[in-house]
Amino acid sequence: MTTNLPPALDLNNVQGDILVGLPKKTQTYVFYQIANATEFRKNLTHLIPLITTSTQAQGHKQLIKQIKTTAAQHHTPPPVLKLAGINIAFSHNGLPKIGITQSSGDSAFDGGMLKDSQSLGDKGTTTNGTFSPDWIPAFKAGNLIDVLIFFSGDSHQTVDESVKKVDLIFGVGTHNASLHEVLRIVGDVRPGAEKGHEHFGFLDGISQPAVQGVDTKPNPGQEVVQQGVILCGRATDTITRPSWTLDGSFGSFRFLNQLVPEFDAFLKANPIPGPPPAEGSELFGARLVGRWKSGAPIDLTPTKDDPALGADPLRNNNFQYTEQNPDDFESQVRCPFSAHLRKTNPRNDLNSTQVGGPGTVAPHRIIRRGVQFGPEVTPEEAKQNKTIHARGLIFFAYSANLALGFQFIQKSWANNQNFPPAKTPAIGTATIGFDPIIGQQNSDGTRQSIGLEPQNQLQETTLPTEWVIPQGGEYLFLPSISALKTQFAVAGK
Ligand code: N7H
Repeated sequence: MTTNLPPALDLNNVQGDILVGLPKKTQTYVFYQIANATEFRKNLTHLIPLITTSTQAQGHKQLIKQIKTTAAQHHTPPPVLKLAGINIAFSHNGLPKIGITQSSGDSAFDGGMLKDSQSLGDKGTTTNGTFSPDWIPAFKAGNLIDVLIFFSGDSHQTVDESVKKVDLIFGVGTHNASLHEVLRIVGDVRPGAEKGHEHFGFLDGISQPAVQGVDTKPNPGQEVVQQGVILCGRATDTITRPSWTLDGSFGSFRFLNQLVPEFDAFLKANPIPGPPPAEGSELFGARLVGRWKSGAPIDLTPTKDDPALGADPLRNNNFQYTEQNPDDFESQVRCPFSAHLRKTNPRNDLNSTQVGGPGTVAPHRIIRRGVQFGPEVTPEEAKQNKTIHARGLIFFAYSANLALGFQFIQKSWANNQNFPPAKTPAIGTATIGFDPIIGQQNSDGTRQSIGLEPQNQLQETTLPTEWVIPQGGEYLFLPSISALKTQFAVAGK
């Protein structure tokens, strides 16, 4: 069991995607089944030196920064550095196969995401009392995925080289294989000016919690959380867990389709009255998300986009939903209570002394990674307002506790029509409604949210469908490097 006083945190011991993020233009997630556990554990010793640690990921990021600075000084485009990253994670199915049978201390992980799919609100069918989500077969089977290895890089060539190395280590595809490939999902950062924007068009990856002692220079407005919010066994992670969990983290993997032409058509058909229709539609989209496409928060710039604000890390996360109008605590003039951003991190709506006191949000913060998949919208799709080619978000978020992190945000906030609770009495009979982006409820997808129309904040808007459709997912555990060496792998060969 973990001791009360773990050794000082060593970033060489933590996988790189958790605390730092593997730099990427492209990322491939390969899910495997363990074919031969004894061989797998031996082979794993050869993979461990290839795993990118948080220290190495910091080094990669530093290098990219230096190259960009130098290029800017010479007024030349920065060269693309060849950088590869590899991390590994295990599912609840995989651990017992390699002899790890103790509970992780996280019941969501121990049960697996399939069991959780109905309560997450995923659509599906119930036959003889058993719910089966509308997921792709590899996830829906619930017992095919043991291991995830994910590969990041500057190009498909770099990633393919890494995948080949790993295939060789585990004999993938040969009759001696210790791992069988079950599923491969390839994600790519969007091209050109859309770089960093998800498929609906909004800049993503702006707001992450700063981890105490790791992110030592938080940006203004960036919340600092204790290490144990993200890393198992660190301060504020009070769960009694086996020693192999120390400095590991639980990842929530969600394979999310996005119906982009349909979303765009809904915005086009429902411009906020006042500005010219195209601008009214942009404003409506910004109110569903909580940021303009540029990343500018609508709490700071509620009626007009401000791309300079969106691009400025010193300003684009510095808001609390109360500071401009402290006397008007119930107001949604700037940002609807149901906006995706406000539902998934309510900031002062919960932290305020008016409800529960400071620190209410911190345990529920997650570090979001992931990447886009699928092509850009084609002219034909735009013309028909209909998705023909699958695209969306490969969502992967880390926390030390799934019930407080991803699960909590999805179930208790995004899907909860009465959240945040302190606001409901002030707005009469209507409820706050769903997070219009990710809120879901097993049904046909029709949902209500209030406050989307700035001139009529009590108005309930009916959202005709869900535009984010889960195709599957799994809870995965990313162990520390030392746990991989001493408890997951065995010396051999
Ligand atoms: Fe969300 N989007 O484009 O609308 N998200 N998200 N998300 N999300 C965020 O502030 C999006 C999803 C969070 O700290 C931004 O970094 C889409 C899930 C959290 O203020 C944008 C999908 C969950 C934050 C999007 C999706 C979350 C956040 C603004 C699915 C958890 C930080 C960028 C396809 C259950 C909130 C930023 C804060 C921000 C979008 C999924 C959670 C643009 C399209 C499943 C905690």
